Amino acid sequence: MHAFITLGLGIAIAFIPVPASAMRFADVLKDHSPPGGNLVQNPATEVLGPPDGIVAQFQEVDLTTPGFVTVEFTGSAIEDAPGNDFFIHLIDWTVSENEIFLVFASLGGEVFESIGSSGIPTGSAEAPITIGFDLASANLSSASFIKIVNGRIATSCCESPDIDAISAIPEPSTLILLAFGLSVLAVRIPRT
Ligand SMILES: [Ca+2]
Ligand SMILES: [Ca+2]
Ligand SMILES: [Ca+2]
Repeated sequence: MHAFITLGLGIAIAFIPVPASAMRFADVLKDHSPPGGNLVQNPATEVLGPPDGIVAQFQEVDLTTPGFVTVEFTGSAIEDAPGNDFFIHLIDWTVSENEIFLVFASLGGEVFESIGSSGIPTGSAEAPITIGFDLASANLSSASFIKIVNGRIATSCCESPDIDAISAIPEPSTLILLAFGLSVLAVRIPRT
């Protein structure tokens, strides 16, 4: 019986469209290396807010220190739920440009734990791609700061991923509450 209820709930959650209000995005720039890039020179703030197709790139600090950006979620921390907990939204993440990067997370913004590497780029030229990361990779139960560090230094071209946005994945409990709220609303709406 319990299995059926769980299955039913899982299916219900899978079919609930995530409302815009449930989505949260990095909203403050904590720190970054010089913004730049071989083609575009957008301001660093382009990594904040919802994905809009406009990216920022971060160049190396010096010949031994790769570029980076650190952002903060000021509303509430990202919580570790089963599976991935946040997305990094990129554009033009291609094998040929090899914009591999490393990801770190922190609750207080001082001590960062390694979430892991992006791995080899799998995107297409000029196309958007979203990559999920799991706080459990660093044994973190929650995090308010995400740091993205370039995986290599290439002063001539293309070391830095083209970052559009960073988003928190809504927790299942949030979606259950939303679904419950919607069903209560549906019950209370008088029929005409
Ligand atoms: Ca997780
Ligand atoms: Ca690129
Ligand atoms: Ca953007």
